[in-house]
Amino acid sequence: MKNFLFILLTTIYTTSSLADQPKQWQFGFQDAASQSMRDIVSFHNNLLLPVIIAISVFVLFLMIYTCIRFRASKNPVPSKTTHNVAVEVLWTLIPCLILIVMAVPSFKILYKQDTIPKVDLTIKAVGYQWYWGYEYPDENIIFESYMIKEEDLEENQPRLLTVDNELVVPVNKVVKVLITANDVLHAWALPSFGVKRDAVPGRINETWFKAEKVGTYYGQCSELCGIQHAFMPITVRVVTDEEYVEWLSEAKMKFANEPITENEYKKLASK
Ligand SMILES: [Cu+2]
Repeated sequence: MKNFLFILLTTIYTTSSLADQPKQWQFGFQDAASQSMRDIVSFHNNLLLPVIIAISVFVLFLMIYTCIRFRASKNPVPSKTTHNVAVEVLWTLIPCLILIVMAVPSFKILYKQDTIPKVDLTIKAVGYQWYWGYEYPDENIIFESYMIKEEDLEENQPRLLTVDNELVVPVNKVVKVLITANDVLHAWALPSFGVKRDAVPGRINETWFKAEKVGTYYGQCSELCGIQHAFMPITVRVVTDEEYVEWLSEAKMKFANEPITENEYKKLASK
């Protein structure tokens, strides 16, 4: 028992002290790196979990009590009662009240996530079978982000989560993400930021995040999109402002892309 508790506690402790990516034997959420995710985690831990535990304990108690109190040997002549108005009203009303109590903070968080604050930076994520394409529309940067295969991984690069070209964003800045897809449905999801949006062909969804900690964060496509659905991870590197400016100038060289002239644009649009 002591051993079990020790393992349980160390698991909880180590997962909460490590951020950003899923861990073996993880217990609970990944560490939050944005206010949005903190809201979600606290909603889950402080409201949903106690409600779930209370209901489970109550139902378990009722079942055990009924099994013992009304067992055949102690209760040879069973009651024929089928209706009890008071009990029926109660077991309808109480769950309704519980749902309302859960709905109010839940909607609050949803609406908060839906309102995009003043944007510092816009990026566009495009889902393809099976990789992500990223664009920085204001910087004329466009690149693709493929998963690195297991045999090519370097030390400390997590399997199935590492990509060749990471998305780079500055810390403590509001980043608006425009999300779309070019073939089938995908979904752009980053647990540490509390972000998950469908990528729908022909439609642009938008979401936002403000990463509060420098580091590398991992997510995955979260809409079953075909045979390599599991192999199109999302890697976001959050850096300081200076590092971001440096990265921008490097990226502009690395992913050099001719600005599209009006004529070419018309040509593309008419296709
Ligand atoms: Cu996908």
